[in-house]
Amino acid sequence: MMEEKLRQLREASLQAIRDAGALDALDAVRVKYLGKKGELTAVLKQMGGLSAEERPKMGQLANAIREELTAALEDGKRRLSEKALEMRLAAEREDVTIPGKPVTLGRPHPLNRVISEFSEIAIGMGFTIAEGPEVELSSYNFDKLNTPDGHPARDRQDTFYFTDDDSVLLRTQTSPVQIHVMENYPLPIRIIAPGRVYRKDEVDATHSPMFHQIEGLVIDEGITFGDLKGTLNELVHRLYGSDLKTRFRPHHFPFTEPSCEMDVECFKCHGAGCPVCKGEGWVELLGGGMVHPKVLEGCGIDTEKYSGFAFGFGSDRLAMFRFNISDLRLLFENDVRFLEQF
Ligand code: 2NL
Repeated sequence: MMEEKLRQLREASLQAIRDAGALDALDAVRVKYLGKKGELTAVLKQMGGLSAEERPKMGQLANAIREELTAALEDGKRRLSEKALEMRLAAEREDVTIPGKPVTLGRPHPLNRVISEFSEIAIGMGFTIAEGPEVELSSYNFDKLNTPDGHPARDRQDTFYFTDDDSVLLRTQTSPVQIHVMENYPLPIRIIAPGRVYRKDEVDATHSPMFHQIEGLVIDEGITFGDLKGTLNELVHRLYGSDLKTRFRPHHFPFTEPSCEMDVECFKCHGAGCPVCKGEGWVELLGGGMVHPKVLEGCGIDTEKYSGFAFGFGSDRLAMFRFNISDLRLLFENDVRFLEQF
């Protein structure tokens, strides 16, 4: 009876081990037969009821089955571990033949290209880049630049003010940056100040309430109008090529005296006349002049010893010329179909 039972257990358990398809199923087989409450364990507990003659025989058989089962379980475990590893390796295999996904690369905005290009040239000529706040005091934007109350540029129609007393505003030019530098840094000074500026303009092809400017300032002993002309000519030649002619016309700015505007021979038609220069042969590029003594004195600079020149231009306009862009709005709409052309 017991022998029959043991042989059945052996057959059934070995079959269960062969059938186990995964490690947790195999462990369930071990518990079912060899666990504390397992079927083989239960049979072994019944040994006490056997005759003295049968007991050693059954004991021997039961032990042999247990050893066989244990060995089969070990074997199954090895087999299933290998299988699991193989499946994992197959599932995680990288297919190196799959075509790559294209990476779309960005590029600098045409306006930033012009600003960087100009900055690099200026740095090469010994200038440093200066930056300052876009929200300014009226005193820095106007008074310290010899633009007193009553000047048309200060009109509420033309400038964005924050306060009722018009003492705080969005800067209308980057000149206040240069006032800060003159007040806070030792002489000599050689800086350019690129940045955003704001004016109450209606949007059209050549106007925007927010646009960009680059201003330059040089203060040292013995600086003359000749230094202004030489520096601006060199800057323009490095920017557009050394064969382009320039010309200076008298002008007026409150913060410089004397003041001028500088034209450059049309870089498209070289003076013949074309749509870019509107048939003139010349393109107006920038304004400049010798820093007004009142501006220098306001910053505590000794005008007996020091003099300087300053200049400024719209970098949006420069980008439009450089890339033949006819409408300023295109620079600010950020339509990729437009931007990816540059
Ligand atoms: C333009 C051209 C200009 C300046 C900017 C300047 C700055 C200081 C002192 C004196 Cl701190 N001048 N900047 C000078 C001349 C022209 O920009 O068309 N502006 C309306």
